[in-house]
Amino acid sequence: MTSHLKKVELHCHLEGAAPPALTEAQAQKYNTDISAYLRDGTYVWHDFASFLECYDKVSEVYKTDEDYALLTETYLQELAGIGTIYSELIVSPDHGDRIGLGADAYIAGICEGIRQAKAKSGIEARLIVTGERHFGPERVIAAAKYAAKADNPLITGFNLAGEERMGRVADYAQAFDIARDAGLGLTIHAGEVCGAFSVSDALDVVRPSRIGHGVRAIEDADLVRRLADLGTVLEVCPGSNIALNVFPDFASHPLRKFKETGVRVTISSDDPPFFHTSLKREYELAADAFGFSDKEINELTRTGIEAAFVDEKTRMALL
Ligand code: ES4
Ligand code: ZN
Repeated sequence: MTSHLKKVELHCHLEGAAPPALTEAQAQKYNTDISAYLRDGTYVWHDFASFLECYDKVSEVYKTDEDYALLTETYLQELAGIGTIYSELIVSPDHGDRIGLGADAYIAGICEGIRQAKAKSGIEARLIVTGERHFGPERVIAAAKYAAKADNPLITGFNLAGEERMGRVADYAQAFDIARDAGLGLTIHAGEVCGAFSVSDALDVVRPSRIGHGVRAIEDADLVRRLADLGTVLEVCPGSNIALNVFPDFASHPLRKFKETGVRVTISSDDPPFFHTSLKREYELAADAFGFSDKEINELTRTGIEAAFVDEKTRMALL
């Protein structure tokens, strides 16, 4: 039972949190046939590449700032309803451009959703702008420049998501330099689809305070020690990892091993309905599949607050 515990989430892709019923309604509203990607209330994909394709198709039925406000408020209110006090949402202004909405209107809609949710439940939220590797370094640099110049107090971080097998981290160093110079928090998807080398590359090139997933670092004991020594926080998404077959089952998942080795870990849901999970379920898994006590789960949550890309006054209020 984890329903009484305070919760935070650092790693959730906004469009990846879209409830299938809402996506279905959006598809009808825009006369879009989404049946290849959403059937019987379930998103349809079979491997990482087809998941990314499904994710992009689902994102395309969210078209206006109002659509984005609704999506954001809906997700944040679901989180608040299970005791979540803080959420970081991974967002893609580049997607706003691609669908013709524009990056500014995309972000404005999301910020409106954050305001609505905060007014209703008190939940705090911040945005991590992401570039998508599979759209190439130029677009990722453009995303970093957008985040750096946005001058929006809710945009506090920069991330790199998408197809991890595309290029090497060094191809994206310039984007992270731009984000770092602007004072944004840095995190990067690594060690999810690719092995330990992807995590050590990320540490060498990006020097992030957090890593998205990072779980395949477990393949290299020296690297695990390096993560512990650096205090790098892993945004671990166990349900996502099992759905994408990064590990065959929870018994083989290294979350507990990381924690016991002194690596700082948090838990998140990543793209919850795509992976048949939710933040509620991730907390339940922490107890039931990983055997963490309430005290240990509270330590995961506290690590999340310590690692949040948020101003110190807000952090203190969350602790
Ligand atoms: C993602 Cl699980 C995952 N990995 C990489 N990129 C993503 N975008 C949305 N979900
Ligand atoms: Zn992710």
